[in-house]
Amino acid sequence: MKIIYSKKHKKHNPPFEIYDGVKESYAEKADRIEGIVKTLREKGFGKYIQRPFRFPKKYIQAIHHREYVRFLREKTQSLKKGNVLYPSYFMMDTYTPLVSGTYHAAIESVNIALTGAKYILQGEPVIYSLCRPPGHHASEKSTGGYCYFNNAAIAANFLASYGNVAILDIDFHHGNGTQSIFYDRSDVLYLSIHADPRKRFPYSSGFVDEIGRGDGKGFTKNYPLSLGTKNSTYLRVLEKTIQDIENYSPAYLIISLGFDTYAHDPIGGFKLTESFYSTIGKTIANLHLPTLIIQEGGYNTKALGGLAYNFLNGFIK
Ligand code: Q9C
Ligand code: ZN
Repeated sequence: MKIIYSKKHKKHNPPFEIYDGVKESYAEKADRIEGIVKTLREKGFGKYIQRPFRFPKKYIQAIHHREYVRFLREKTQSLKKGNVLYPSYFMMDTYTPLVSGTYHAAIESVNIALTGAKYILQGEPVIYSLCRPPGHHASEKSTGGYCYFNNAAIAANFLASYGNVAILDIDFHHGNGTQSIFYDRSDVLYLSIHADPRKRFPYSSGFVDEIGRGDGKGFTKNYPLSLGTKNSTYLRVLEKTIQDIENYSPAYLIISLGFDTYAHDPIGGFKLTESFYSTIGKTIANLHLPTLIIQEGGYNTKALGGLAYNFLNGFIK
């Protein structure tokens, strides 16, 4: 399996996030991706593409407003090394600061997703795009939840000109950005399994009555689950989403993959076990669709490599 990675993400290194006015260490650390690569390499898993292709800005502008893209570029470039910018217009929360390297890292993360999509078009059956920063909370004109550009949405929109796309979002948090971007469209199906938004970020979306609008009605589906959810319940719900995808019969599948569903994730709240990730991988692979796996969250830096290995191994078996 090809794994797309770039070391440019390291330039995005916010020192802290703010939670109810209190500074906390930044959960979305560079070590997350480094840990995954280190473990997979030790296990001899994957063929690494270390230089993603570069793509014209039009693919980002198809999803994000121009003034938002300009804001991110100009703001981060005006920051001196070590400076951090917290909320203003275009920024939804206090978890998603700008530092001097944020724009370049976020652009590279999009390149990683689009490179994966390009390989899928060329006939690769499955690609793992190791995106950082993550993307699924970023909407048309807002950062949020550690996300700047919506990598999965940009890749989905790119693939959608060649055939219908299903996005299965299995990060612990609801992908409010991705949902919003495709809310009116029927050519991209958005499905998400996540923690009850009454209890966890992003709080204001991810409920079952959000089903899309206009042409998009019926092409968004949310599966919120209680905190404490275990393997067996999760698997039953995952199987429902597999049925939804079969009914839709897309040409391509994108997985927004978060490992913050793991029992020992520092900001999660489900109880999924390490070995269960291979079941998740295998269950999705049974669809036999060309599949682009996009990395989203997951914050137990020590465990991430093992979780990724189990997921990918389950997928190819
Ligand atoms: N002090 C993703 O998983 N809330 N984003 C953090 C902890 C923000 C998660 C509160 C969670 C955002 C991509
Ligand atoms: Zn998450």
